[in-house]
Order: sequence, then C-alpha cells, then structure tokens
Amino acid sequence: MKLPFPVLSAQEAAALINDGDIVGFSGFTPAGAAKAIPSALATRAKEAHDAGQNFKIGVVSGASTGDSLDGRLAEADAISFRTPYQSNRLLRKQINEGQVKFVDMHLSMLPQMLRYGFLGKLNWAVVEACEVTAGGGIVLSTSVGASNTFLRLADKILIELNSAHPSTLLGMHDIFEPQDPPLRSDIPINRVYDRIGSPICVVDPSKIAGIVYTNLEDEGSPFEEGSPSTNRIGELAAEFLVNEMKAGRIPPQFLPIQSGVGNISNAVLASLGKNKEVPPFEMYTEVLQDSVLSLLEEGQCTFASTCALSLSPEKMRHFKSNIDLFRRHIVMRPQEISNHPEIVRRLGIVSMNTAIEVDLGGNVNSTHVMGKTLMNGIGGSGDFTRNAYLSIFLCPSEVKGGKISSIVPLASHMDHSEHSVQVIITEQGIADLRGKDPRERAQLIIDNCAHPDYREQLHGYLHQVKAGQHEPISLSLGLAMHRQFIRHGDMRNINWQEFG
Ligand code: 0RQ
Repeated sequence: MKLPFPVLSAQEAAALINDGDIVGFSGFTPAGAAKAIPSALATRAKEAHDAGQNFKIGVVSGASTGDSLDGRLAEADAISFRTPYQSNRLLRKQINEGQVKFVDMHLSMLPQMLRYGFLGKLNWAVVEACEVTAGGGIVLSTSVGASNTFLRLADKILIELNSAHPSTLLGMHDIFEPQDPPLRSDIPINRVYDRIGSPICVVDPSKIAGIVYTNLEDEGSPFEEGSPSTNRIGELAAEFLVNEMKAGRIPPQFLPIQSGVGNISNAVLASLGKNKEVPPFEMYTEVLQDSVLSLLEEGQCTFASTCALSLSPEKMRHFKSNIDLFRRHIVMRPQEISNHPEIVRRLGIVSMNTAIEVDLGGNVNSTHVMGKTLMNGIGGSGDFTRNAYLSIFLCPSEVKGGKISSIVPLASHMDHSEHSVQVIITEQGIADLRGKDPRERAQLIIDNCAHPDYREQLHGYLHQVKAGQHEPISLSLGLAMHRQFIRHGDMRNINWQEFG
C-alpha cells in the first residue's frame, strides 16, 4: 500500500534539519539506531563547514548508538550536545576535550526529563521502523529506547523504514508511557512477561515529514571470547547466586536478572547458563546480548524483558530466522519502563553491572577514569543498582597490565554509593558487604577482591587511617594511588609517606 507521506532520500531528509536543532534519534546501543539520515547529516555538516557555515545539532538517543550515528556525526564535528550515554571513541575524545557538551543521565529518566521540559524543545524525531501505516502507526525495529517519547514530543518526524528488519517484529514491543505528576499512577507490571501497552507507536500523521527507505543492518560488533579473568568472574557470580538460593535468600524459583553491557556481562550470563544448579530464570534488563539468545533457546532463560536486542551480526541473523520462537519469549519496552525503579523494586531484580573502580567503602565509579576522563556514562546501571533486591558489581581486580588497581582507597568519581552497592566480585573472589560496617567492608574488599599485588599496599593505607573514625578514610591519602599513577604510570609500590 502506498503511504501518504513524502518519500525522501536520506540527503533530502537531512536537508530539513537546521543548525542548532535538537534531534531525538532512535537507538539503544546500535540496535534500532537511525543510520541513513545521521550519515547524510554528517555529510551536510562537512559541506556546511567547508563553506564556512555553522552546522551542529543536539543529539539525544536512547543510549549509545552505531557508527553511522555517533561515529559519523562526531567525525563531521556536527554534535554540540549529547545525552544520555555514548560509547564511541571519537565522540568520547571530543567530550573529554570539552568540544561536545555531554550530560550523563540515568537512562530511565531521559523521557520524563524531556516531557518535563528540562532539556528544551525537541525539534525532530528521527526513528527507524520496520513498518508504518497510513494512519501514523509505527512498528519500531530492534530497540524501543526513548523513541515513543521522541515521536510524541518532537515537532516533526522523519522515519527510516528499514527492510533489513522484518515486519514480523510486530508484537515484540510493548509501548507504554506514564502520565506526569501529579496524575501518575502505578505502572502495572507485576511479572516480567506482563504486557501493559500497545505493540505500535501511534503518531499524528501530519507530523511525519517524510520516509526514507533503507536496507541497513544494525552495526553491532561480535563479542570477544571470554578471557580467563572474565570467565572466572562469571563462574563466581553464578556460584554466589546458587549459594544465596541454598541459604534461602533467593527463592527456589529464582529472581529476575539484569545484566549490563560488555564482555563481562556476556560471560556472567553464559556461566549462569552453564551452572547446573541455577534453575531456569527470567531477565528484566535493558540490553539482551548474545548469550541470552542461547539461554532462551535452551530453556535456561524462560522470558526476557528488554529495551533492545543488542546482538552480534551472527546472532541477529539467527534471531531473524527464528523470530516466531523468540517472539514468545521476548518483550521490548521503552527505557522508561525497562529500567523503571518502581518495577525493579517490585520484581526483586538481581542487578549485575561492571565497575571501573571500587573503593574500600564499597562506592563504585562506573564512568570516569582517574575521576576525570569519561568512558561511556552511567547508562542504566544506577536505575537498577539503587532499587535491586541484590546489587552486584563486577570488574577485573586490575587493568592495564597491572598498573591500575580497580580496588582503590577512595573512588575518584562516584556513581553508586556504599548505600546501594551490596556485593563486589573480581576474579580474585567475592566481597559480600551486606550488614558490614565500614571497617569490615574495607577488610573484605581488600582480602577477597584486590589483586595480590595490591593487598599489602591497601592494608598499608588502612594502617595510616586513624582509629576511631566511622569511615576509614584519609583525606590526604585517599587519592594517592591515582596521583601516583599520574606521576609514575603505575599504582604499585606506593610510598604512603610521599603523599602524606
Ligand atoms: O579500556 O578500551 O582501552 O581496552 O575501560 O573495560 O574491561 O573492556 O569492560 O567493556 O565491560 O566496560 C565500566 C566501562 C566497563 C562499562 C565499563 C578500561 C579498560 C578498557 C573497558 P580499553 P572492559 P567493559 C547497561 C549498564 C557503565 C554503564 C553501565 C560501562 C575499558 O561497563 O560503561 O553499567 N558501564 N550500563 O582497560 C582505567 C580503570 C579501568 C579502566 C576499566 N580502573 N582505570 N581504565 N578500564 N577499568 C548498559 C547500558 O546502559 C546501555
């Protein structure tokens, strides 16, 4: 059926967007990210810059995106403002050099921040779809992200209708947007598999400025094979959860799992699948990675609620060939719902996220290397951690060939406080911080999680701290290991007197 909307080339669509506009792009990881229009916008920006004109836009998306979006726009120096999360090397550099303004935000809060008007006016929604109807019905593709909110709030809409995504994705999305206070009521999800909304987004058709037909795969990359260290972290996490179940602190039917992005998370889920004592479980999470697809097929994971299908190209092909099977076991929700604190608390989620560094109090830095340099952003880790039944952080005990310890006296930036963080796991072991006071926490973290090369040094720090303080913190020495790294390129063999 012919649609009553202008059919545009990506270049014609990009020409409609003006310098200074704020654009809400679909995409939560490379899954479902707009591709053709942002690439064309990058070309347009380069041409404008070559002609001595200004051209930059504010980029809002669900989370990180693919190379055609953050990558191309960063290359073209076309981004003035970015939120809420990114993971692109060049964009990261531009943010860290102060060329791009970046607001790091809890992902669940982005849609309401836009609705409340806290982030200004959204001029455009540029959204990838696998189907569009004449009446303004839009079937999203491999993620929901914040697209439903972008579509409703933006002045104008451009759609990338992507035939690389099958229209049989219809039925996998559950679109629900809460009302704003003081009219908000409960979000009626009581089970991981509950559906509370519509399978499609419906927009005012008069806002659709055009459709760009594309045939482009998501730009996900293959996963690395797990290293001995990531595999060990995965095994320890699975063993810990089994022991919690045996101790009666996790019910025999288990609790829903949330797991972050990256290789460690992928390895943890694979270990949960391999551990014969872990019963079949559900996931209530924001990204569904390769390992979960296998677990769903094996019946080890019975249902997954997610915001995005963040799969490698190979697994995405597998997903598409078996879509009828997966449709029965997967629902894709907006990030406002997949990460909503109310639901995380109600369902009793076990959250597992990766840390950059953990301090002796149990405070976690997920975002800034040496407190200064942004890595990716807080993403959804805070949405889940603060409200989880059991919150777990995972990381290798040391990085950069041992020159940096992930266990430090004082975190150089704090994303998750000691009040929200319950368990730390490195390849060395597990620190269960529940019910422990600050000095007990510090001892446990050093003895169970720090790399042996750093244990004596970290105990040395504790010896420098006066007795009779509630928190074992030295204001003068807390960041000495970071300062030593900046001076000498290695955190090891510190002389505490040098920094006193
Ligand atoms: O550096 O890229 O130069 O090799 O950080 O670390 O080990 O590859 O692990 O990809 O899982 O990323 C916390 C960044 C971990 C990620 C973080 C260096 C390390 C490497 C990456 P290289 P790895 P991962 C759901 C939940 C916050 C958001 C979140 C993240 C690079 O998991 O962004 O949890 N989390 N979202 O060498 C210096 C340290 C370091 C360090 C690691 N202490 N000092 N460098 N690195 N620790 C997802 C969403 O929200 C969508």
